[in-house]
Amino acid sequence: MQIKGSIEIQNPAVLDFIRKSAELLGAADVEIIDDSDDDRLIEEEVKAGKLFRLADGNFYARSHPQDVARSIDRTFVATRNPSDKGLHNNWRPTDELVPKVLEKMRGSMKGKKMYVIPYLMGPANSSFSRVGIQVTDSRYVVINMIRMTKVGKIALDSLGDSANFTHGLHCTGELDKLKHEDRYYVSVPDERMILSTGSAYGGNALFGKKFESLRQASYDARKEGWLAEHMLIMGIEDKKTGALRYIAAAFPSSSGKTNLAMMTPPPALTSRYRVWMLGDDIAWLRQGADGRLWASNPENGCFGVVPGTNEMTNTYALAMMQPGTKTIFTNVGYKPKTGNVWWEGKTEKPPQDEGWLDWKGHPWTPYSGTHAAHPNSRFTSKITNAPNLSPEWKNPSGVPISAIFFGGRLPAGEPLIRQLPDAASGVYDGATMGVRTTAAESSAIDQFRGDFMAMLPFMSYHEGDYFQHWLNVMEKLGDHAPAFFHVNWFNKGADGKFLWPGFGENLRVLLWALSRAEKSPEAEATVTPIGAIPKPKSLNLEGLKISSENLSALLRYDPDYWKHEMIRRTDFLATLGPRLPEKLFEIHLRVVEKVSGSEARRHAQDILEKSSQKKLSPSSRSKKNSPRLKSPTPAAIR
Ligand code: SAT
Ligand code: MN
Repeated sequence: MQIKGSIEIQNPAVLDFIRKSAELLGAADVEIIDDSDDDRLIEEEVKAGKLFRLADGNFYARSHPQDVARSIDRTFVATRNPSDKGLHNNWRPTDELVPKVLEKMRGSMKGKKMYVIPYLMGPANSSFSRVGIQVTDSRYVVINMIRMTKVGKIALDSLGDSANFTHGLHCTGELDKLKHEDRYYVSVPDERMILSTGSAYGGNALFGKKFESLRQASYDARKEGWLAEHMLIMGIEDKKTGALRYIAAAFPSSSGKTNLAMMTPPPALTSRYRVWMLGDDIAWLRQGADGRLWASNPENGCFGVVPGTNEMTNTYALAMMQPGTKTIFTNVGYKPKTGNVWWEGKTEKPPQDEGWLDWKGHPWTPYSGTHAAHPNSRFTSKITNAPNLSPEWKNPSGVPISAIFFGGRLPAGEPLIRQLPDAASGVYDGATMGVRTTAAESSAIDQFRGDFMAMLPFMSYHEGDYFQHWLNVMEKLGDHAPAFFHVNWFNKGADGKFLWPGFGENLRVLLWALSRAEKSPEAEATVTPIGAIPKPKSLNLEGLKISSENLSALLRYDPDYWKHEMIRRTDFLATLGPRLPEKLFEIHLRVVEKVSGSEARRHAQDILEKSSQKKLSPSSRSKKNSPRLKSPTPAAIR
């Protein structure tokens, strides 16, 4: 085995890992990667015919046509602790799964080069940061990781002599021959190990993304008392008062996370407000020395969905793809003759000229009846290409979070915004959130799909324990906990049109929330069973044309919708069994009572007491409905 590369590794634990990996995988050549290798690797990939140089100096790639997105059913978690088995994490005992996957990988790099990617997640010199070593046979993965994480010397320096790094093995596998059941994307969080074979795209193969930042980090965060979340981070500056406040938000996919993170304020508000981006996908959050919750984005780049991106929807994403940014586009439409790319929504009208290929490389015209770009086509660009990147992105401590937002795409019932009464209710809201499925993602169209905290695909341990951990962190923050809100930009009217314009106009909603977080008397609200909803006049609507009917529909509490929703929530919470946190149990019953009355509450209580095999503690029983609580001495009710 020959180890080459522009940087040298001295750390014995890393060297040992490299040797053992090369031996298992059968790689003859090993190359250690540094960020500075990017241009050369790009050149090699272009020469190999796998990457195309575009007219503007950016790059275009195609994935294997069967390898276009994360696949949850092939994503597993293996640990030695059976209590890590959750509802959605495909848990397997380590001894059962890991040897099997390692055996599958054995010899799969024969005749190939093994690239070693030392990556740092988080700012250098920060207690937030973590290091991983990913070995891979894919140069495409390497150049993407260089954009998404801090690669090479910076990571090794950060690690020093420590053996405390994530051990990642990635083999693409023979994608042409592979059956779906031969794909394995495995987190082994109690051994800080990641094994992946059968893909070279996105979260399946770029270990810094979901594997390290969410599954591994959240497993460790639980032990260490912090949170690793699927959240954007942004700053909102009020140029008039000088106030600069930060928020974090978790939305399931297709609910506008990247567009919100990169938003441009609407014209009427640009002279007063400035919006800063810190992250569009991942937030690591922990209590700071001042007692507040601080957030940091561990990523170094954006791996954003391309279709739909244009001047109107996301100016800053477009800026990240400008000439000179060395952006890699994957799976969009491509015209070899001119070196241009196109995707649905890039221009109002599709290109009328000839010579276009679709994302699979087949000839394409707007009349082909197919997409030019795959719906999950992506751009990979370093975050430093974002013109609105906050200087605080580099701050080793992160930024203090004033408010947390949960939300998802729902056509009705869920108002534009509501504030949860306290942090524990915020956790309850995140735990029960979800979206309505659209034609693009599921055969079962228009079904509610639960996606708690937008974390369902990224769980490494049991959901009930995860919610309890969230509650513990919030309890520790006490009065310093951020304010919690639920937003929905996607309400539709009877004519099927969106009631709210969305995009930059969403700033108006965020500003109301920040005023509420600061308890400003101007942010008036109507308190409803599901939280505080803005009074229409308390939203800043300067320069926005919206009818009062639309506005009242957006800010309406719909009791019928919520009665149904409470039944769904009871069923969901019942699936947590004995690991349903008592606090969620208690909050849920309180909300059910307010929404649906005391009989419904008793019914929900019966279901949840049965599923969780516990009695709700008397202190949390409703005063109105529990005669036992009227007893003057607590002892008498135990
Ligand atoms: O998981 S990916 O990195 O492929 C994309 C995403 O869902 O953010
Ligand atoms: Mn994501």
